[in-house]
Amino acid sequence: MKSYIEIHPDVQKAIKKHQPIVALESTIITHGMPYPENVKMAKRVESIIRHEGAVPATIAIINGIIKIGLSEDEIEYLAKAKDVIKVSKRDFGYVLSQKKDGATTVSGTMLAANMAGIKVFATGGIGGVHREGHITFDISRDLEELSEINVLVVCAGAKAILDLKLTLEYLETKGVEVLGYQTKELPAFYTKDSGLELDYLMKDAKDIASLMQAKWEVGLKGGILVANPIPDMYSMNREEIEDTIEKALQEAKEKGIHGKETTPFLLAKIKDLTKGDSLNANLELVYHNALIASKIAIEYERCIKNFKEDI
Ligand code: PSU
Ligand code: MN
Repeated sequence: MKSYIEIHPDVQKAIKKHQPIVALESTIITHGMPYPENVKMAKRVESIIRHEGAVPATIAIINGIIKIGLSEDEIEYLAKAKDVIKVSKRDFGYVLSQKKDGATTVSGTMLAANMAGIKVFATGGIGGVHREGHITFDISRDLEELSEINVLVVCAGAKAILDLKLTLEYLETKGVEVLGYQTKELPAFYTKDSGLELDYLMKDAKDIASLMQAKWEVGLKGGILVANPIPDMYSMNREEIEDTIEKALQEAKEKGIHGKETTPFLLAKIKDLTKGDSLNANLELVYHNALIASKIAIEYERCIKNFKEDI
């Protein structure tokens, strides 16, 4: 039978032995950051996860095969490659059947992680409801997958380029639990604050692991979003970044940027306007998310094991 999925031997071993695994997306490598910072980020994130005692699984599509876990060479290849397709749910069929290279978004990565039974995933920021989304209908597929798939995603909030208030409303409608990691405020990616309150503050990874177990054990379907603020020392100035975002949005509008191009365009523009400061913040928040995701994955495996022993 033709196989569309290939699981890296390290990840395969971890699945077999019930070791903690953290999935990672690849759109952030190909569309979210320039070369060579993207390679540096992708490798460092993996090493943070390993150091913490979990196994990283960066997910992408290479030559029509969904790869759960990439080799260093594959990471290098993707980071340099041009014409990699940004893959969310609607793109899988095309990319697999045409044997293309694809970088999975949060939504695509959740789908693929779920195929391999991986429950924890670290990213930078999720997609959400874009500003003026009620007119453009530009609402990221990420929110739909969060409502349907049993994977926990650690992020630094939704990107500040979005309408965060509408994004939270949408997540509520879709039944996605949004947890603040040691905070009661939704972080806004580049900044640790947004002015929007969250319902639940979680004090540690252990509490989050037992929440995952409880939600899924009773048969509730859907993801869990952990909002982990960018560390204080890297948090950018809220007014300044807001100003920059406005400028980037204005330019996107003038140039008629739309659809899947919007997010990459805005990220690159903001990086230029802040002379690289936003990229630095982006790197640091991803590292922090990988660390917290590892802790959660480790606690979750423990939790499952104890639960099985109890019954
Ligand atoms: N966060 C980042 N950089 C990124 C993205 C998120 O720090 O490049 C990507 C993710 O892959 C996310 C996607 O799923 O942007 C959302 O794109 P869209 O708005 O087109 O759904
Ligand atoms: Mn979109």
